Amino acid sequence: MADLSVVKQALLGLEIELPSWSFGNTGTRFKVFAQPGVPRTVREKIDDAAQVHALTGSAPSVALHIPWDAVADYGELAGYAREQGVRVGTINANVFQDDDFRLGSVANPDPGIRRKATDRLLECVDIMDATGSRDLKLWFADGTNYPGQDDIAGRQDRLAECLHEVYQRLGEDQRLLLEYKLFEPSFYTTDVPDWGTSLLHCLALGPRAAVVVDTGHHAPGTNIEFIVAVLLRAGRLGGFDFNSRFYADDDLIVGAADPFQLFRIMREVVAAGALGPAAGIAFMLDQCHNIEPKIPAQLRSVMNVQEATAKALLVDAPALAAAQQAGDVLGAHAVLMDAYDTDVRPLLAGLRADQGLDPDPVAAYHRSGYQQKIIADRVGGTQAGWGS
Ligand code: RM4
Ligand code: MN
Repeated sequence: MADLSVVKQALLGLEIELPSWSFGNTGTRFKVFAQPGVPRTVREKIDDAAQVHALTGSAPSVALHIPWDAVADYGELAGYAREQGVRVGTINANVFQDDDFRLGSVANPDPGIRRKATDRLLECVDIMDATGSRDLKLWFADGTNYPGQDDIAGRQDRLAECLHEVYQRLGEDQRLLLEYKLFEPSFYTTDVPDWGTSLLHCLALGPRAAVVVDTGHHAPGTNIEFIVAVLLRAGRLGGFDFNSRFYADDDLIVGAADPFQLFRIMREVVAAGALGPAAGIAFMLDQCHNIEPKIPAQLRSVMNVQEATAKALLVDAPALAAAQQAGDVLGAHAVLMDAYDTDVRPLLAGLRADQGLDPDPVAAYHRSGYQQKIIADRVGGTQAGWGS
């Protein structure tokens, strides 16, 4: 049996970052369904994120997406976040929604467009300086649709050159996190399609560059926990973008499609001793709530990560190691499954009560009247969504 007080301490230290864009209207290429009460401004997104933190005690930071969350004064915005009890976290750079980027951003064949894309990324570092953010998270839509369209290796050279310039601009305490995704919107080649390509760029850049594993960005059946274990061993796992997928980049609630996979991933993090903030792994959500209410969906997501982590912490590590060493295949498997099959909801409810929180954050939210208040207050203006 794992020591329960150690498990509780570790859970208290778990910090999950919320994405500002999860509070805005999102959808598919077929339809974006607007929801009442959705934020019109970055401040209102921060207000909603602060609710999630107030109810869970586990989501103290909110990631911004630039230019969706562009404001005139980022220092002031960071101050506003602090007043609401949260902080501005990772800065996500968006170089995929401009007409100029039709053939790519940092790997575009046109040097002028590459300059524009690189300048956008450098601006994001300026924003990080103003907000006190540690991480710049980069995901590129760059790639090609047709064989012969562009030079595959040449695009890697252009990408490397841009990343180098951005990396040089980082402060000593700042990091560059490079995300990968196997396809979409490019369908023939994607310039950063997998963890190997991301890792090669990070290794070339230096120690403050690390890979982001977005759990929705792999081919079906990919063993994500293996990738996590390998990156942790290399000291190059920068963090996660959590969400779940049934088919492609579905961006559904983390732990909804495959809670066992989430447990297996968190188990590798725990086994590597990388759960606490000191290890520098950013546990971020990257989700879209197209049809469900957004704040309860974020609450559920935080709770799903907490539950998977609690189960991962409950694994009896000495018993597992002994069974592995003895070659006891089924015994080792049983140790893992015993932890996974534990109902950790009472443990987490108790932990919340110890912190003075409601044991049931979703019920507390519904009782709070916050949803009714934002529906009544947020009338007029333009609701936030992709592109704003
Ligand atoms: C991308 C990627 C990025 C996210 C955007 C919205 O697919 O996952 O992390 O910022 O979507
Ligand atoms: Mn992502």
